[in-house]
Amino acid sequence: MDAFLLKDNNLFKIKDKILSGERLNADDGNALFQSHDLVGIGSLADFTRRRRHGKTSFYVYNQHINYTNVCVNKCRFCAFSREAEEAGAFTMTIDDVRQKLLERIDEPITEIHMVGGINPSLPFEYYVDLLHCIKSVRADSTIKAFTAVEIDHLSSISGMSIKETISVLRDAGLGMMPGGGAEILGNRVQSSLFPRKINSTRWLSIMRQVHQTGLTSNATMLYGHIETTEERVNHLMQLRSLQDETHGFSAFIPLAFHSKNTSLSNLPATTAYDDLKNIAVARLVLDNFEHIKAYWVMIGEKLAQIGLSFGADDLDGTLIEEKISHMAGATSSKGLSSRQIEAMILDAGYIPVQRDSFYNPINQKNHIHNES
Ligand code: V47
Ligand code: SF4
Repeated sequence: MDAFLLKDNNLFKIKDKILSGERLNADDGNALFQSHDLVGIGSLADFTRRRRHGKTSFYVYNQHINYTNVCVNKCRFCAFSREAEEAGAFTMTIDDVRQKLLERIDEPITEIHMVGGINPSLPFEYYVDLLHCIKSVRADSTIKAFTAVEIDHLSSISGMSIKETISVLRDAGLGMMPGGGAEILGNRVQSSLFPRKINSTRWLSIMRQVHQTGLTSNATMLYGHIETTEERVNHLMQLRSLQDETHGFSAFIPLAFHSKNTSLSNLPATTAYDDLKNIAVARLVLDNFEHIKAYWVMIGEKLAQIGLSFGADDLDGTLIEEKISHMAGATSSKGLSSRQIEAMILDAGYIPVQRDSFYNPINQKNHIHNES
């Protein structure tokens, strides 16, 4: 019996490559996206995932902080950002951030995920103070903060090079970087959807420099808007090439576009079919990425659970109060307890492992504080 349940003949060649450890090329990536044999693709991705991680499925105990939603970039897919004087605009003071952290100080949070808009009224010192503040309240946490877009802005307002900027932020407490801001790497989508934001060459160049300074980062891909499947494959290929060079990417996170409250609100939601396919194709094409996340916030808890059998080995985290996708209509919970995440993983036949930001397993005894 064929353990891979393949129905599409075009997948046989890909299966042979996977079994022999041969790298997939762009044509294979396109064939995967064009195939309607989702179960077949999923069985290949699950094989690859199990070869790396067995039945382990990771999650992190984290807290999200969005320090400002004021942003000059006006990306057309964004429901989170506001102009400075617009209703709903906010910028947290350092004291507000301290307060937010103290509200959850009794929980065993190990990672603070912090990103914000490009707000020209904030000086460079504000960002350094943010990091110092987090470290003073949560000394043992890892601060995963600032996308390449923010790093580009911080380098320009500080007058320092990218590497100098990263080094100052690192000294102030920055522990790693999230993967946002990449969207779809390529000129066509960029000029249509986010012309003011850094382009793909700059995003890749900043990530390269981040990795060269010794920090790791994640990488994302925003799909389900105007991109073609060829552009998705091209995006994955560019990430894979940079990873060959630096080995600095930790996880890849496919982000399902939510159109509500954006200028693309006419676009339908992504389908479960496409959500699972993006996870599975990423696992197969990104052969040099250790971790692929099924980000339950974007695709919902139920589908993320199935994503664990389609190539994902990580559900991201417990995060409370996610804003970016919920302001764009995401209907997932605002947060999950570690018990809920562990139940999802166990129910899907995998072994839950709470991890730190660097995928080191964490002593599980501490999560009893979190049960709600
Ligand atoms: O870059 C913006 C995306 C990203 C929408 O590294 C949207 O661990 C869907 O990068 N619909 C920021 N997505 C979030 C991000 C992230 C999330 C979780 C974990 C990690 C990680 C990184 O959110 C942006 C953009 O691609 N985004 N608007 C929207 N309407
Ligand atoms: Fe600003 Fe980021 Fe929203 Fe673009 S996606 S408008 S850079 S907050």
